[in-house]
Amino acid sequence: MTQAPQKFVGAGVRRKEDPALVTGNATWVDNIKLPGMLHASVLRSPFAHARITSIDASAAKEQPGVVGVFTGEDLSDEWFRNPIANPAAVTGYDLSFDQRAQGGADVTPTADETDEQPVDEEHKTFLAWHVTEDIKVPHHPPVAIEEVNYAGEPVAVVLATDRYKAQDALEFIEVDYEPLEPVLDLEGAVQEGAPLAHESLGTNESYTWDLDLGEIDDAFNKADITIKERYLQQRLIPNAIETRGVVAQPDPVSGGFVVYSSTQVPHILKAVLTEYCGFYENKLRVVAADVGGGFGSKLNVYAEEAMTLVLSRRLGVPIKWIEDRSENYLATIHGRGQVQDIELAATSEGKILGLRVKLLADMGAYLQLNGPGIPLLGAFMYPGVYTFDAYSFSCTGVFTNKTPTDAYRGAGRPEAAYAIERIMDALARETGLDPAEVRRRNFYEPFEEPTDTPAGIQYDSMNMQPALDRVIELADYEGLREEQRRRREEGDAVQLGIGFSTYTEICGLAPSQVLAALRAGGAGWETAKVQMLASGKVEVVTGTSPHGQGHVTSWSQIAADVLGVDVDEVEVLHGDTAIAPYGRDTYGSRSLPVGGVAVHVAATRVIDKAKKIAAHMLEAAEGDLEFEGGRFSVAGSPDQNVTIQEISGQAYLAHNLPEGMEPVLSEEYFFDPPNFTFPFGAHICVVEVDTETGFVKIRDYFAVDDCGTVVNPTIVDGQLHGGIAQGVAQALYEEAVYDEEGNLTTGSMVDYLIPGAPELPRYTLERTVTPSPTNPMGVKGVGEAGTIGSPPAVINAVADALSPYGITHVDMPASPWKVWQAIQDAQGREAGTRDADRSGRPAQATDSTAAMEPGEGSPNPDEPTGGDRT
Ligand code: MCN
Repeated sequence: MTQAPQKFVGAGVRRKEDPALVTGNATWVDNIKLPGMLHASVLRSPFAHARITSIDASAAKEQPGVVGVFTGEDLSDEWFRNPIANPAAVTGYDLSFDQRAQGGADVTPTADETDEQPVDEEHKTFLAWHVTEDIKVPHHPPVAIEEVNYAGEPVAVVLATDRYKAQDALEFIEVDYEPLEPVLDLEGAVQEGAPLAHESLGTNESYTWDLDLGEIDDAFNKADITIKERYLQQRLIPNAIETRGVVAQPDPVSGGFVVYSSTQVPHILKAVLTEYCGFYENKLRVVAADVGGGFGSKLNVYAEEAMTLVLSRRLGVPIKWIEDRSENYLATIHGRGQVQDIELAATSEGKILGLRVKLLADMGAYLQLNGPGIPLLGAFMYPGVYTFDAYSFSCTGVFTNKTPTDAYRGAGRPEAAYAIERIMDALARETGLDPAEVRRRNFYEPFEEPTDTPAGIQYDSMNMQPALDRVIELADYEGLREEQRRRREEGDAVQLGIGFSTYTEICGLAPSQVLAALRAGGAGWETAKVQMLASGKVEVVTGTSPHGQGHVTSWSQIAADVLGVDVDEVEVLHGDTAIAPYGRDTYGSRSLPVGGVAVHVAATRVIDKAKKIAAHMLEAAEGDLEFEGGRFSVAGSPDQNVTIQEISGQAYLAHNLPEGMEPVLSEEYFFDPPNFTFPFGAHICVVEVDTETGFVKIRDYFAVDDCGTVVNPTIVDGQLHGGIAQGVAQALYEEAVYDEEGNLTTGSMVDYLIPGAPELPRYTLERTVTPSPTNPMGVKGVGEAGTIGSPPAVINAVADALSPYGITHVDMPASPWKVWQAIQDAQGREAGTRDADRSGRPAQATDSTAAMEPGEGSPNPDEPTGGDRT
């Protein structure tokens, strides 16, 4: 048995899960093949908004291999048909009795509610976050019944003996639609007299959520400088490498069902399906085996999961549904989609006095699991890493006839970081200060204990100054400014831009009571069970559900260190509710600060118990024992020792345990931390902007991030690489675009431009370490940090490069066309119009008179040089 004196936490241990993933030995949902399995295909609405006047499936039913065709009407009696006694208590989500699921109130329905009163139609949705008491929730059946409200909404489902037959039969379903006017423009939707996305609601506003702290009007009245900006957060499509998929299988042994899903949230999925489809909790098992990414889009419960399960129940056979990429673009949630109005009040020295934020947030056609809550995750983060007194925030959730939005990597926080970091550059411009200096003037003094913020929460710990100093050093900021000056003077057609972002984020989504105060439906704890098996091997059962984050490796490192065993002696089990019945899954960069910490504490409890057994075996006092390298020895008599494996054997046999001790080394711990964690960092993006084509090249990217204690630096680097790439993607490339009828025109990877390796720079990453006081390991999450820090760094760099033209802003994605057009506008030239600037590909001017001569776009060094501030 290998003993391991070395420490694994902090080491770049290679990911244990990768060999299977890179050798074709992973278990994706589509690899599951079961005898007698039928395949489902979904007919989707071609209209953004229409009434369904009739559906004729008779011809489809006659097609070869077709076993059945089911409309929304056909399935309507499958939902909530056995309301269970205590939905909120069992599932953590109270879908049907939402009015009482708040603030720790007693949510147990009365006998009347469960047995006699039918569930109110309006409450039949998967929504788990009713952000306000009077939130408007549209009825959302998994398969549309009378009306379709976005292009791509399920209208019918075909079951056939294979996928191709099911798909072919879709064409034979005849649906008559009566088109209705679609609501597509977020701002237009809240204007008087706007068409309605859902007639029955009488408004397109779902909710308005406010936060007001401090004397905001005073702050603006006494300010020397006030700045008002409007930023747009375009819609994004998450693009996990594995599309969604689900297999539902009757379990002949238990009489229940097994659902295999490509999900981030097997426990939440089980909870919601239990309630929504009317199952007893112990008759449903959900398995998320290997999951090929999610980026938040699989933190959801989808119509296809519910319909596959109820059809398997109805027909008594296994059923598989696999999403194709086009469906993925239409029917998996989108992210972002906000109009941000932000106002800042400051002194002439650049000290912030107050901040006002007003958002319109596009919910899309329906409220998905957490959709309305996403902007609220940002609400607390607009003040960023800056301390001041007055803050006012308001967000209105708006319905449009587009794909529903929900969590996408960062979920509310990239939006917040972008707005505050963009307006900080505006403040630098107004004050004439260097963008680094204006930030520094507003930083908190370093702190290691919880500290109040303008948004009324407490950050756990922060020390921004060294992170900013170091990133400036890494980037050779002075040298870059020198090069920038030179290029400007020479009238170089390719201009240099340097963009800062100093960010923090709220992550480690946890404290259950805080989630309740925000009216979020679920609990925030996480659990781990650490057991030493009779053989001496270690088994960790976790409630987290990794889909690319490397939990198997990280949790092995944590357990191995505490137990003094080799990292390969630890097996980590996850993602199966039969093996890990409790868990709150993976999202919000919570897994390490909540779930990983639970592993640490459970393993520590194993050692505490093992020590008692060791003392008994060695006939020594517990206080005389030392533990190192997996071995207890008597202080001063190292020969008197016993290994953790020998102890685990004894604990299992229980032949000679201390009086009254329970057999077996197995400890389970539920961790509900007292606060979130707040990683932070300083990023510098260096861009080269070709002023003749508008093309933006990221030349370098420097980041100094702080996520507290680091468990696995290689994994953390990987998380930052991927995260920054997704932030760059938002800043420069990606956007979900709809036409005037509500069709998604960026419906495939041909039109929706995802950057690949050639578009991305080499990252230079370093870290500072400011431990979190929120948990005994001092860890903070990192899974979203890169996505949060990077968009403002990129756009600040683009604006910096263009500042000699007097350009202060380019909306995301800053495609070549937009950049080029901004240069033309700034020079009073007619840029022409172009209606296909969606993909971010280099554009051609449509007005030939606007075409520039080579070098013509070069900045005139005599123009204002707002970005030249060294
Ligand atoms: N880690 C560490 N030390 C730290 C912080 C984290 O070693 N101080 C390690 C952890 O041990 C874990 C990984 O980094 O192995 C991420 O941990 P954490 O920050 O807790 O985030 P989660 O595991 O909860 O992951 C969720 C986060 C989110 S919200 C999205 S979205 C996202 C992301 O992770 N989606 C991803 N990263 C992704 N990575 C991949 N490959 N695929 C996705 O879909």
